[in-house]
Amino acid sequence: MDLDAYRRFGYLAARLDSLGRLNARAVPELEPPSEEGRRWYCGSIGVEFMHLRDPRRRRFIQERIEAPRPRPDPAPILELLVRCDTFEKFLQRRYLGTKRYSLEGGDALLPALAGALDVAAGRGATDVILGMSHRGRLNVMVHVVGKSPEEIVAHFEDVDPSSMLGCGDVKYHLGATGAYRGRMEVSLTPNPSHLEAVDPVALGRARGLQDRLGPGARARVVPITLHGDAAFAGQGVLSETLNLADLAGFTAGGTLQVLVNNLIGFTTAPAALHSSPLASDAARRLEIPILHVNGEDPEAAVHAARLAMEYRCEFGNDVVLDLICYRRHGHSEVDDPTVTQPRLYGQLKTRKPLWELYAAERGLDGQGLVAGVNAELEKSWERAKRLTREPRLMKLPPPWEPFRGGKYNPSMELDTGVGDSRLQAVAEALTSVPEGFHGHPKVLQNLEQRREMGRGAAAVDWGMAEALALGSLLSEGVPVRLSGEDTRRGTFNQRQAVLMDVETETEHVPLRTLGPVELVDSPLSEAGVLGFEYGYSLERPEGLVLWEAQFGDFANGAQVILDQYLTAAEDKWGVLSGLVLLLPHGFEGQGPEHSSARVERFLQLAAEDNIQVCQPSTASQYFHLLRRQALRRWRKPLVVLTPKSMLRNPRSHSPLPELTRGRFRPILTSGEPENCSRVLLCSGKLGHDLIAERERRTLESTTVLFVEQFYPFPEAELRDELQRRPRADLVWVQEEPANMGGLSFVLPRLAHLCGGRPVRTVKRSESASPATGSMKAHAIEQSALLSLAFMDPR
Ligand SMILES: Cc1ncc(C[n+]2csc(CCOP(=O)(O)OP(=O)(O)O)c2C)c(N)n1
Repeated sequence: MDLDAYRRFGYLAARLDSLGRLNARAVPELEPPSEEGRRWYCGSIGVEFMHLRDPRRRRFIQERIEAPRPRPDPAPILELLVRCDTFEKFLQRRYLGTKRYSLEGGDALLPALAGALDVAAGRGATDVILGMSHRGRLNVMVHVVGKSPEEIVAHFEDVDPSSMLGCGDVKYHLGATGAYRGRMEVSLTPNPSHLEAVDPVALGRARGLQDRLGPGARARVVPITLHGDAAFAGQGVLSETLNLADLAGFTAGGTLQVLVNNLIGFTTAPAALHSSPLASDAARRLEIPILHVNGEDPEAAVHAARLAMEYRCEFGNDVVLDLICYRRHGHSEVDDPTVTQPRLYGQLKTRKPLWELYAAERGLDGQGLVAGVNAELEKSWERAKRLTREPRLMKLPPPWEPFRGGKYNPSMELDTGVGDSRLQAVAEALTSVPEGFHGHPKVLQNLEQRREMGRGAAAVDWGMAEALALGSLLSEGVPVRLSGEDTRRGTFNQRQAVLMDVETETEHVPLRTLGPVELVDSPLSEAGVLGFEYGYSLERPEGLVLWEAQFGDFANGAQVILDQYLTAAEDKWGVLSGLVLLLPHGFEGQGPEHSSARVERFLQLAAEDNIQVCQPSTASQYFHLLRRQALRRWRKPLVVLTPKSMLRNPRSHSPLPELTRGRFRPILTSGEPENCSRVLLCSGKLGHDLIAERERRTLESTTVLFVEQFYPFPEAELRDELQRRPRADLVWVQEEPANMGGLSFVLPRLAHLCGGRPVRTVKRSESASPATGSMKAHAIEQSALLSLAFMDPR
């Protein structure tokens, strides 16, 4: 019998929605008529798999769909359905008018997840990393993560508001760690309101944990992400994340993507939410099978979820489980859905909860179970009311023990120089190639120059300083991961971390000879990749994890990750990260989108010592900054404005001895304090331009002061330098327009430090866009900037 039409299009005729909301779909002619074809492909499960190019994958699914399906033991399914519904109703009863984003209507999610987790455990999984949004989150915390209802209820009681002033988060965003049936560790990733932002973070966490556990861990650590249908279809970060799934530098052996598809987004109907018939079509462009299942057939849901997890484990690839269900209440419980969907919610009024339908179908008693669960919940409530502190739902994993966040303390600083002989050995490893390696002539020349730098015969440039920092850390046992667009070579040809044999195209990675390093050319994605690296850093506190933007200007494509995770996670969730962002920055006439990493944005986000924002102006400062980040016990995200033309400016290169001792200095000065009549305060490349201009004008009484670290603001060091120049005029000079750059961050702090000494400012006029598109206009502006900096105001 030819079942091709059923295999291809059967899902379009499948009985996926008992409420008839999918009836408007165009149902194809399925020829020739086949009773088996209908039973297998048009029942409660509809499968999209014929678009998979690999015949093994198609066969795997086909064989399982076309095999007889034994009925499972109904008792555990019924119990979970009862627990799901009773928990929601209990919260509704006790906390009327409080939002909880009930799972009611999508109850089959719990037995489905249980089925998937049982398969994963049976296949050797020990850890599950979950990412999900609001819908059903509290229920998942209790029934999947294994939190006690009491721990959740305590958050409804809001027993300890004074500990939450200005911080913390709403309960349906919190992360949670626990165990699933005592068999697997489960960690639910905290997430912001911004839907889907958690997707890459959860994936990165899973990969980070796998890398920490070592070989074989793809099977041990399983990522699962849960989505709403509106968010799945609408948010680009999901597409960026799905695209990572099968890339060597990003794969975590496949994610189970669960779509809790209630066919509504807040008040908006599917027809207005996606251009194609099904929200899951967002996954169709990739080699991902999609299993649709009727959420009112719990046994089918369990079957489909088990099959999805088996597929993930077998092929190490993503798979979508599309659980078609409904939403019992409004978007939240305080929202009236009858205003916009009066007929649907009229229908739902009389719809029995799933456990009742299922119990009746299987001839079981659910009422007794309900009473028992209710009694448990009431006891939890009594206990929760007596708590004086809210229980922490999430624990940082054990590798975090030696590290801490919180406030900056100067006592945590340490020297980060690398002794002569050790640095030589690292330099030697970095500049050697295997016997018979045919390097590119330009690269070989670069290696030769680096060899000279390593011997102290030439000043160390940025590329070499970075390689020495990473190489020395690797040799000290710190694992390193660096990803970004074209990052292995380096956008500006400066890195050359992966050497290519020009005859065989085999690679040689000098850093790899020193320790475990991952250097990854990422896809062209900011939100997805930065989210991933952020997640990765959560699982690798012992390592140095870096993400590089092609130009700093593009980092705002990941603004949600910056605002909601990188800068706020410690405040909201107590979650720490030592992620490093490398953001090429500098006004060099390359136009509005190749100039500014928007330091002003990071400075506006800076508070409570949540991040570090630095712009090193020399190669040795960069070297010490990277080493400090890995070697201090303080784990804070580090935003580094990195050079472009300054990479090749000899003024920014450093003599080798600056790397063999010392540490990162948040303030650098050029110019003697004696008789200093003017201090030009600035940051980065501009400082070198100012020094050159000072030389041209032979103005020895001018000091150029580099603010190498904006945040935490180096108040003591700056005060010290300024006090040593008590009569100098102070001028803040920046390349950025007046409404950008460090100006509005630095000025009030300077005023505070200098006790009212006036500070003149030199900057571009305020502007709607960061930079001009004309190279000549840029040159005019830049020369005006330098003239103004040296102008005598009197
Ligand atoms: C990025 C983003 N935009 C808008 C919102 C506001 N919002 C919250 S829930 C929601 C609808 C979500 O619908 P769906 O994804 O189908 O999930 P459901 O609530 O139906 O489970 C919207 C628009 C948000 N939280 N995040």
